[in-house]
Amino acid sequence: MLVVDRNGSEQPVLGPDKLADSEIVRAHEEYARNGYFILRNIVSPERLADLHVALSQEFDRSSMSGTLFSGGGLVSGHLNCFPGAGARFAYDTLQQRGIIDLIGQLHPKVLRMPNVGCNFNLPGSHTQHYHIDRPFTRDFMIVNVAIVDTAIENGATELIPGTHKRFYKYTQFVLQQRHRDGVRVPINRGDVLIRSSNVWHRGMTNRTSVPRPMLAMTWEDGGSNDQDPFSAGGGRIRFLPNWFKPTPVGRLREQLFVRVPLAYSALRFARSLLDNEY
Ligand SMILES: O=C(O)CCC(=O)C(=O)O
Ligand SMILES: [Fe+2]
Repeated sequence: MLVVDRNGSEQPVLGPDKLADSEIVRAHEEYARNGYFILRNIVSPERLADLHVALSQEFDRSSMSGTLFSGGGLVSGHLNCFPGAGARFAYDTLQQRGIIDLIGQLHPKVLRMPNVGCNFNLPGSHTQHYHIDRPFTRDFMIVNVAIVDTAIENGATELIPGTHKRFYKYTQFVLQQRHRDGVRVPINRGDVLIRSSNVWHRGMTNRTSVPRPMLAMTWEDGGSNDQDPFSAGGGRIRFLPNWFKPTPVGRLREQLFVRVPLAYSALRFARSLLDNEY
């Protein structure tokens, strides 16, 4: 794009700079070693602050009006949400900075626009079970953008570096005590955490009194099937279940997880013994 300057001559408008070559090299190295890396100060903190207000207001409105589902992550404290058209600027920035190209170099299935979501970690949430986000052979790229400063207190995600390199059944994960290598990953508003879905990780307890939202753009099977995933459903913010279905069986599972975590773990271990994929 060109603008006319004070002297009447046309000047190009400079967009945000692309990543430096050294940052790209570091990203490739860290991704190969750990399965994730962080880019600092990427997305506008002012615009993320506006998005934060919009998400908080919509959550308060929908929980007070009683239109939210029951169960579906509300008890364990981890919800999904669709951040709406007001989150598009974050994707635009990633594209302008060359970050979408970068993740396309790291994974062959970054082909279309991403699926657009956000992890909404409620006050008093329970620590999630360690997991990967999909079976190992169906991995995909995830870009998380911190909407608020995310520290230990409000539930910075825990990741286990290097666990993307091979398939672990849950039984192996437990018996090899892989959880001992977990590291918390604090990110500030505007920072970007890029990870493979194959890195073992878990959402953590939010010990503060306010929810912690975090954008999640994901490229399952190449990306979204929508032309414009940010304007789905009229581009309005929506809150969605996570992990547990908002059904009678789902609610029972969620209650078990929260009230008898040892039984939940034992069931998962037993299932892994019987099943080759888990
Ligand atoms: O909210 C987080 O920190 C991570 C949540 C997560 O891993 C999930 O819900 O699959
Ligand atoms: Fe996850």
